[in-house]
Amino acid sequence: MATTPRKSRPRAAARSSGALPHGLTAQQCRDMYRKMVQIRHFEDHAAEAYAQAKVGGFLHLYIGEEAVAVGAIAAVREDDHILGHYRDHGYALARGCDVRACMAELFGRDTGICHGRGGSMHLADASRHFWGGHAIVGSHIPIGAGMAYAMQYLEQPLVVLDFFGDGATGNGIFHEGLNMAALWNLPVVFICENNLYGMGATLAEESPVSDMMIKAEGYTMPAVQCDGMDVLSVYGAVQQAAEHCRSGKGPFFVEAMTYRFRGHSMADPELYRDKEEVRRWRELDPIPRFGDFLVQHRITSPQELAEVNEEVEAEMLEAVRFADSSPWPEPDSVDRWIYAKPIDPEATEEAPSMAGNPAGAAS
Ligand SMILES: Cc1ncc(C[n+]2csc(CCOP(=O)(O)OP(=O)(O)O)c2C)c(N)n1
Ligand SMILES: [Mg+2]
Repeated sequence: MATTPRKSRPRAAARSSGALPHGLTAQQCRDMYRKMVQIRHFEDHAAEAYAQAKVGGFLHLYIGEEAVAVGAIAAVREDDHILGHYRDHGYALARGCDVRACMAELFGRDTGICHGRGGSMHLADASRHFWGGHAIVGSHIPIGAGMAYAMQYLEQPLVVLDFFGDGATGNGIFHEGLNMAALWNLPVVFICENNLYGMGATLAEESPVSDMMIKAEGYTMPAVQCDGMDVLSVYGAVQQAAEHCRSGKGPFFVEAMTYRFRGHSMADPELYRDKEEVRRWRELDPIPRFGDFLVQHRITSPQELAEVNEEVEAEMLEAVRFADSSPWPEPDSVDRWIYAKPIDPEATEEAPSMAGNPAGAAS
């Protein structure tokens, strides 16, 4: 296996001192804990609904990987742009998308965040600068570079977070995206969630190197590896990466070492990995791990953590009730909510712009 020295590593969390790492406040830490719990409970309910045939298509769960989306998205501005692959519930909820609308989207209902047109793999909310949910592996990597080009062109001090898996780094489009981003010095943070598998293929079967960050070096892109089971480690790495991009120094690559506790999708019998491996990774569960950190640092109490869990569970039960009782899209509305603007054959051609209100794109 080829090895290359790493350019840098994220700093370890300052667990022994009273100060929180990376300039975080106690409230930000509590918010990150709640977000991880939200994603976990959302997906537990989504899995149950899928088993009841209430969710169509595929359902890819992010359970075990919550610290990546939550740590990364908490480390950037609310108006920075987010793109991700089909395992996307975590990005949507970490960005603050409406929980009921996300659940209704899985159920294919008109009240869904994309009016039931997208389903699980294509959650998106332009008003929150969350641009999906992409099912074609790697397809959004150059799209993220293109959005970063728009930010640079419009002289907006924004960055793009572009999430994808280890498997995507074998696609040609990954290399095209990184090449252009490096060549044009674009403000995009490429976040590779290395969960050791691409469907049923192990890292050794899919890639000549097991550290995906090595692939960024060919594009002279700085890269760090972080512990994707530790929300603070992810936060620190993405904070560093976003600062780099925002200061005009070009793209940055973050590799988060993580693990999905469930199969590739709900249709996966998981014959390619043994239960002992899954059990070992479950011991690193990012949610109790961060809960322990919060209690040790007197940021919260076990009682408050239990209350968060209860509140989130009530929120999810309500989201399922809302989704299940929502109307289906009207059949004659099939061509609505598909294009940014309704197609007018009489209209003269107009250059697209991201400078205005991005929420307009959803109308
Ligand atoms: C271009 C393309 N090729 C193949 C597929 C089928 N496919 C769906 S997910 C997947 C594995 C991707 O693995 P990875 O990027 O590591 O993401 P993970 O599912 O592990 O989060 C494949 C091959 C696809 N959707 N698109
Ligand atoms: Mg993977």
